[in-house]
Amino acid sequence: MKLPNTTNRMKYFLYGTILFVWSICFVHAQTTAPTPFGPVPNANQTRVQEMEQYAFIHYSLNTYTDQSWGFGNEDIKLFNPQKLDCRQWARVCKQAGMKGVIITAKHHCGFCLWPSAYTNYSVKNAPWKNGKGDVIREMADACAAYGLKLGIYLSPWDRNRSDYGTAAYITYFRNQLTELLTNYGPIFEVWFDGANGGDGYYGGANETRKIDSKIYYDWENTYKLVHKLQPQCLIWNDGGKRGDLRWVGTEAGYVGETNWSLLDSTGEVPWNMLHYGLENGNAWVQAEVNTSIRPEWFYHPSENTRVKALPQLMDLYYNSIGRNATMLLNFPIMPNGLINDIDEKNALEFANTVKKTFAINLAKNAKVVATNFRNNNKAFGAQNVIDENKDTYWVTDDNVTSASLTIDFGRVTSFNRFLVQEYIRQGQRVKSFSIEAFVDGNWKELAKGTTIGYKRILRFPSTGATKLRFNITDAKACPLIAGIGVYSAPQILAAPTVIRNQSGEVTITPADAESKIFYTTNGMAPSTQSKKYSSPFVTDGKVEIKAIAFDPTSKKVSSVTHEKFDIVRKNWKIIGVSDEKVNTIIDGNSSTAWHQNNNIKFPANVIIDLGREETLNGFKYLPDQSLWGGGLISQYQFFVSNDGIDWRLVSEGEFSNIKNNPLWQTKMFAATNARYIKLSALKNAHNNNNIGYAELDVITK
Ligand code: FUL
Repeated sequence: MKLPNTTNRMKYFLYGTILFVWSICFVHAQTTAPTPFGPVPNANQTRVQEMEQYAFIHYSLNTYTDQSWGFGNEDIKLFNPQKLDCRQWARVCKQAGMKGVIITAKHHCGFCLWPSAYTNYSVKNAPWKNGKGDVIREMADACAAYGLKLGIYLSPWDRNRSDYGTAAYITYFRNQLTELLTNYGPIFEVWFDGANGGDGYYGGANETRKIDSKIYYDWENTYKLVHKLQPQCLIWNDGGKRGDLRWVGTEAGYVGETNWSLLDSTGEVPWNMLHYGLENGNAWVQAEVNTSIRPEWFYHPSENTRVKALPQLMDLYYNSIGRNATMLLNFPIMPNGLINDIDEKNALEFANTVKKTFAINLAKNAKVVATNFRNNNKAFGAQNVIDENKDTYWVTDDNVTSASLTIDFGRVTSFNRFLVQEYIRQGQRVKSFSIEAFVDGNWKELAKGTTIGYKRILRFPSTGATKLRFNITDAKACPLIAGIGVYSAPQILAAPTVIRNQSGEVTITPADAESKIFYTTNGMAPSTQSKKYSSPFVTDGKVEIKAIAFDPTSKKVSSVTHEKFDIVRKNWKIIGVSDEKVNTIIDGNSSTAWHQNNNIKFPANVIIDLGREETLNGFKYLPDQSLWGGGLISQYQFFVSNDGIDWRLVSEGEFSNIKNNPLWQTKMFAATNARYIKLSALKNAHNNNNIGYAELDVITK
């Protein structure tokens, strides 16, 4: 063996030392990644959080009875869709950007969309496909074809079962769950709705049954069953045992701006915890925002004009996904077995707008610098927030809970959205943050936020700046930021809304706060040369308003809103009603309504003193716009008078399609001078004595 000479020995020593120091540094860097702080999501929760958006499908016998909750005695024979096509549902969901579908296998009425072996109240006794059909099978196949995950809504409350409330029902419920979690492939989420107990058919008992949802269902063992049959499945449960995800306390489509993905694993969950999470909760229970594309969950033809349009759907996106929640958007199925065209059109427009908005991350090629990064080790550096790799992150040294990261675009760049993501696998940490823009040599605060979590998106007016600064102002422990995006969202150029109140004041509202409004009051087509709207203005007498929204950045213009208002209702007095709320019928606000006292006998009258004589030749009636408000007048007579004593009948008949389309009803008659009007309701569309009014107006010559 040849020994190394002195020079070589020194060389080896030097190399050895370098290798040693390098390996120390390497090991050090490797071992100093932060440890988790507080509860962290499990792999199933992370997977669903990363799906971001998935759909609900509401379909049952309710679809055929125009109800929201079936009583449990609805006739199975009603279930006979002519065009049922789960592939159409899956296609719409896929194109709308959804990653999965949760279907109402059984809603509260107990009717099963699959041929369960444990009940006769299912598709197997329906005329559809001669009882050979299975909607869940078709849905599972359609989901597989479109690359969507499948979820199951199985209502614990069952208003059909005679054994509901006894131990036998729990066995029944679990048997059904077993069928659903065994025969239809992987299930990503089960939905156990909280509504339970109350009146129902219950096999003919027709009574009220009360159960304690915490005890009766013995959730502990049901959860074990779910975990055994589908180890990757998440459990949503509202009202029973704590699930993997939580309801956010409203079905209106938003979660709190502060949104911790935490709750305590036991104990009550009051509304504010549902809505905001619990900062120091000991369990990871992420938020899921559920809402419907229509006001209601099941299909009602009367809602065809009330499908959420682009502005509302974008708000939903920002108020759910943009606030650290997943978004569960419902599509009701029509009686023919398809998703309605309007719902499809709006959902696709929504998906395209989301795609366009987040297509170009303006931070992608920027220079990013942080005030602190862990061990000064690039593996934890600022660059990680724009590398499009969700497994890398920028993190500060331990105990550093406030830090800034500057994004230098290198030139003036215009943006109006800021997106930021925490690396939640190590826990949710950030408590507050702000963003600033470097404009004309000064830092200017653009927006502030509290929690971040998986994803947080802030909206603010378009700003041109060379740099953007993201400041974490407080965190529970050193923050880990996985991603940042800066975007310039196109404006939503929906036509603005125009309303006029009782005193004649006109308010015009654009769908997007950044749009400018231009309008005319003389019937002329509006353009950007027309009057610019800045605040409500008062009009006196008849006026025709045409308004457009204009996006100064793209220079695009919306379609025109056209509203004709007749005489101002300032001096109108509703006679003979002491209820002050009655004035809502002339307040210009279509979302407020007044109803006659329900002891009223037909004809039910509303009499108005117009304050002076007018030449009338028509009237307009808008029924209550809330879905369950009811009180739609279907048969009427309309009288006028000069003294409020002698009345002349000037119009009578029906409001023909008011039940399916409860919009403005306009009736014209030969011109006549009068000071008093009387709308007399002779019948309502539901054959009861509920009579409601959102608005009442006249048409003058
Ligand atoms: C509610 C249910 O009662 C509704 O009918 C609907 O299914 C909705 C998603 O959950 O609590």
